[in-house]
Amino acid sequence: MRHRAAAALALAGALSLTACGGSDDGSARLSVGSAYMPQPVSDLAAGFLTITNDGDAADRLTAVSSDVAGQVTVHETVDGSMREAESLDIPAHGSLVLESGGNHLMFEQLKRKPKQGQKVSVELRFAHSDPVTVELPVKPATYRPTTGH
Ligand SMILES: [Cu+2]
Repeated sequence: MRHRAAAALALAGALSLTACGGSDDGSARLSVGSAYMPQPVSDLAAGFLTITNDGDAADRLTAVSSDVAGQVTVHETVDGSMREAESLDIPAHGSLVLESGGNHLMFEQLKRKPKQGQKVSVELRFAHSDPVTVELPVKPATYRPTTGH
């Protein structure tokens, strides 16, 4: 009798966990890493970061804003020249990499010049997921992250 009641309780617990776990509802699960801004040498600044998606659905980076810039756009590099991208895909179980020489954030109309050692707050907005705020540490202008490849 006792055992049966305990088993029923355990089962109920497992069921409610599944119901609100939301791991299989086909949503994106985003996290941001490797973020930095090279100290700007002009009135433009670039920003780099990696958005990892551990979820079952793809998402898209659609807009970016920051209090240090009048405008932040998302740029992609195609055949060595950069152009503004309307959005960038973040594949399910994949990542979107913004790195030197490739995709990047472009800060225009800088309200102040970020200096090495400071941090720049950036809000990332997505097609489906909630906005994410990231702090970009400002690195030397010539900074190159050590990558695995
Ligand atoms: Cu650019």
